[in-house]
Amino acid sequence: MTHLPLSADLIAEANARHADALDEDYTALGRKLARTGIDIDAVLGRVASFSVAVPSWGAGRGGTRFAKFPIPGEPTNIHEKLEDCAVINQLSRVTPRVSPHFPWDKVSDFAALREEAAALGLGWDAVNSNTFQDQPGQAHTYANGSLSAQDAATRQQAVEHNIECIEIGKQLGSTDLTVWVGDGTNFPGQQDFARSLDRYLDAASQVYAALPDDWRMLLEHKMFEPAFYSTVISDWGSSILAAQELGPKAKCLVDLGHHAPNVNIEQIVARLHRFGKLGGFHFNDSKYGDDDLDSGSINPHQLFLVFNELVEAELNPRDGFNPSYMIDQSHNVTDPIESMLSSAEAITGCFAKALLVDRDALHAAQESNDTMMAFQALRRAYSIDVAPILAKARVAAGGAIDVLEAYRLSQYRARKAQERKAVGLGAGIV
Ligand code: LRH
Ligand code: MN
Repeated sequence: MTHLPLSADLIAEANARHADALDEDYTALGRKLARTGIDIDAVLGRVASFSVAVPSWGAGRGGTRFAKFPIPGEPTNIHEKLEDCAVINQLSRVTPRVSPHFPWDKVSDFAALREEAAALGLGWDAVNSNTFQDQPGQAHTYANGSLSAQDAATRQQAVEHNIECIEIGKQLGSTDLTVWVGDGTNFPGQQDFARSLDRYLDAASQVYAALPDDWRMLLEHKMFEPAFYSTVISDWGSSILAAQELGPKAKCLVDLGHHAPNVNIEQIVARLHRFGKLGGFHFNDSKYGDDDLDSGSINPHQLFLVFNELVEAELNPRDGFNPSYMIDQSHNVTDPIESMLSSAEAITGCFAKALLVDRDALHAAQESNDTMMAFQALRRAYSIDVAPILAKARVAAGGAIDVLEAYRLSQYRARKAQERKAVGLGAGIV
């Protein structure tokens, strides 16, 4: 039996004010799409089965090394984070899973946590290990790396932590382990590139050996930060080679913010898929570095082009097309719930636009080197306002037509500010 945080009546009342306009817009869009042979209800069906996971660590305010500015009523533990994630899913109806991070989300009873989430209508996506911070009382520091550390005892500690995350994930019902290591160097000569990679591969293979049959290990590459000269798994090339070396359960995870500015990420997606190694995504946006800004807020066209490749990939499956979609953002200046509502809309919107691409026209233009018509096949789909389809899908599932309006009408954050203890000042991502 689920008990959702917001009153269904409030959502219904808010929707009632928009229902006629939505019907009008949906019908008009349906007529427009029908003229090009697209059945809007078929697209609605695809959108209705689309979902993206939210990061537990995104439910609280994020920060930079300089500062973090908490807001009253922000969550202070996994239980409050789950409640906030349930608000996002209750309004958007596209975020039914949470991706947890350990030890940040550690509790004593994971079976109880699983039930608690289920009662909020939530399940679990990939679990994230953390060997980029030292924990109080930790035997070996990660200051000089973790899975690739020169010190064997440190590597073993990192292996055991990842295996512990798998054990936790099994209790939560997860089947993916995301492994991002910040391992790298700040000075030329600090470490040998080949030997540090070999140490990483040896340690990662011990984590791989602990994976249950139906699990995957998602390797997350990142160009820089916290290391600023070299990073052990710095790009998709290092990631795919490591995943091929580890085995079929090892896949590559693409965090959109982990590339140099202007890198063609959609081509990386196509390459990883071509070789059956596309495991998942951390959606966000960025202008400079790993800014972890809201998905689609800076470069929505890139997000559309990524989904265009994903729709193509689904039509040409390699080794089972099942990428895990997750948001990974740092909400430094907005209400995290509002940012994830807005991001879920942007992500689902780009998926819907990618479904509207006339693939026959695109392929025909590509085959005949008709460059302009090939580009126009994408541009025509990108320019369509799919908001009525997204809203229809939400309403049909019990969500809100205008998610931000309904959220603000609920006064949820103000209520939580009364209930929850204040979060202290600090810095850093969580
Ligand atoms: C690294 C990263 C990784 C998470 C962390 C919170 O930049 O993207 O996915 O573990 O952010
Ligand atoms: Mn990430």
